[in-house]
Amino acid sequence: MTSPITTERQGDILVITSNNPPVNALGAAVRQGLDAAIKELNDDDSLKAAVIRCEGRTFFAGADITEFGKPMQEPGLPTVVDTIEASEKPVVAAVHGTALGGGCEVALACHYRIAVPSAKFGLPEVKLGILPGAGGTQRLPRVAGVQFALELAAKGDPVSAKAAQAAGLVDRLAGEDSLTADAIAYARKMADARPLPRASEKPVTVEPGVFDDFRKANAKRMRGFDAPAEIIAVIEETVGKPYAEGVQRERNGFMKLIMGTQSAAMRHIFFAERKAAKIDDVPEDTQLRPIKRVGVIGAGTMGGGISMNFLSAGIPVTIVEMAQDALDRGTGVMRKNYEGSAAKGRMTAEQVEGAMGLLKPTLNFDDLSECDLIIEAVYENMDVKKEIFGKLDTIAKPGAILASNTSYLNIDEIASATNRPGDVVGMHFFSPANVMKLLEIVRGAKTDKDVLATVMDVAKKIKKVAVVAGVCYGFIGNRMLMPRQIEANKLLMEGASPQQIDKVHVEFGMPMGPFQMGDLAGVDIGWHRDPNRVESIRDQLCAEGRWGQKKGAGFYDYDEKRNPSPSPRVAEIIAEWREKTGTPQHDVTDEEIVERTLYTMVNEGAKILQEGMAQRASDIDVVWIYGYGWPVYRGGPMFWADTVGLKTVVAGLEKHGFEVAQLLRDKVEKGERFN
Ligand code: TC6
Repeated sequence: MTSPITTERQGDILVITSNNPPVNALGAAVRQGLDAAIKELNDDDSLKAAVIRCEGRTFFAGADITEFGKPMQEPGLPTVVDTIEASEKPVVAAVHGTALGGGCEVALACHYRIAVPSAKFGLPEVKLGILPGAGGTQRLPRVAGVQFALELAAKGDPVSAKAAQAAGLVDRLAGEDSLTADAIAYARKMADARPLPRASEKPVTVEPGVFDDFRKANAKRMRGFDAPAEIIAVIEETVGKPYAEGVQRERNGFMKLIMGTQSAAMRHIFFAERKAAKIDDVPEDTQLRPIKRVGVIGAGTMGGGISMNFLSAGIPVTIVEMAQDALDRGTGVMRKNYEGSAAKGRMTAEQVEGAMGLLKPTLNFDDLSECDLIIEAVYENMDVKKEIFGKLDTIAKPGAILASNTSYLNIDEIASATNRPGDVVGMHFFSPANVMKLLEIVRGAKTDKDVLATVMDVAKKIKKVAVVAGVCYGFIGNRMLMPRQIEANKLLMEGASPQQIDKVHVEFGMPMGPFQMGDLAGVDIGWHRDPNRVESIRDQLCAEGRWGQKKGAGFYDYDEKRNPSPSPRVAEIIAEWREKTGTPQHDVTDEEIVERTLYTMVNEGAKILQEGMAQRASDIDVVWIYGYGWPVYRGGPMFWADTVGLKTVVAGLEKHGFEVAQLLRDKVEKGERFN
């Protein structure tokens, strides 16, 4: 087998090139090739220096994640980076694309780093539940300082080449189109400079309080995650210690994390997200329909948010409303959102105008005839939606994709209002639609394959994670939310408080529990709006104006800053309802809350799979991670069920008398997992 690493002499410079598509991951063959190339450099007296560069779209994007969990083939990456750094002759890293994880560590081990301005550097291992295990926690603080190293390694977000240069991680910038030539010239210039700058030999100092301040500043985003805490500990404990001691501590931390469930869960999600983009019976080379202009019907919160995704991606949008004031309000909110981003430095004023300039607000429905993809985002009412689709059928251009943003309704029935059901598809965005990454693509019985392929491609363009769902009430996400909500309400009646149920969910790692979510979304959503018709605790809350955070009162009381506190009035209402309905009371344990609100979600997920409403268990996990804030370190509900043990889940469901999905039973019988 030919090596992905080749060497070529340019006079006295050895150019070491990796060609390992798609992202030059540092698999065994790459590591062996690099090791051999450094030997070649040092064994040949006619060579003075080397350049390490990559073919294709990027510099090494990290270790090969598919090798994790398997026996490591020698040489390991920690050995390879030490070999590079120990070279007697200078080695220059020539970086384009993304130098991530092990790739960044290779660059750190090189004596010099040159990068194109568009390159990015990062240590995203933390997002896979691990830590930089090839000297990154030791070399980066020595090269760029402790604060920068903490930012990169414990948060995992990449930085631009310019920011990397400012921190000392990049020595010089190359021309965007002349990286290799510039790197060779640089190597030649530094060929005789001694001593060689070796990162591991540099001293590292730290200001007092840096670690505690960092922990404090990032406590919220790091809550529940093992890896960031370990990364901070490794750097804190080893700062000022010799490199050899430091890498040993790093290795111990790495091994501890990689063996853990969190890392397995996060690696599962990395691949699950990419797998979700593939539709089993839609070939990858399916001819896509061109999408040059998008139409959005409805300028409310959803319609506005949906439009912003396209505008931000440079795709023009025609947005239609029924009345001028609603249209003005909608476009005003969009502008305000963009200006808010600009105020936070996430956009320039020019970009705001650029995005808004692509928006065509109109009251004329016929203007949608110029659109290639039209997304309906009006309120949830089948008759209204059918009327709209009937109208669209008469005006949309041939081949235009007609999508509904419905979160529950039957796409097939909506499609039946047209004479082109093959062009109809569900595109279910999650609120706020310009922020949330999930997009459920609902595949109708007659949806054409090229329509599916096109909307999956569009999703990628607007930076969404798309998952295909079949037609069923609530699709994947909202369907699984229902048993959770039903059980949470029952538990309330049987003896639990909203605080206890929410606490169990928050401690599990959710951003909030079911009642906190109700208060945020609005307790009055779906309420019949008749204060005299009180049939449940929720009706009573609504009748008393406790509509949630927006009213300063819901299941909780809120102060002006929207800080919640338990509500004595809600406790009274709950007590009244328990008595009125004669519901038997018992001490609800946290364990029971988990079994009844979370195992039931797994059970529903199994039914969804069994009915073919999701393509694979990992798709369900992706929905819950990106749509509802399920903690990524638990890998989504189906992966989590695997870690709990499906036998335990079934036993928990049976204990409370739930009807267990056949698929779940079958899996237990066969000793299988979901993932
Ligand atoms: C590390 O380095 C630890 C070191 C310590 C060692 C001791 N390995 O994302 P895309 C695949 S940990 C294997 O669609 P993009 C990916 O699955 C690693 N495979 O492309 C997909 O396969 P598919 C630290 C990988 O252009 C294909 O490549 N590094 C790896 O949107 C294309 O990927 C990271 O965490 C990998 N490392 O984005 C970086 N990376 O076509 C992880 C990708 O069969 N990677 N694949 O579905 C990324 O963030 C992105 O892939 C990207 C490119 C930004 C590099």
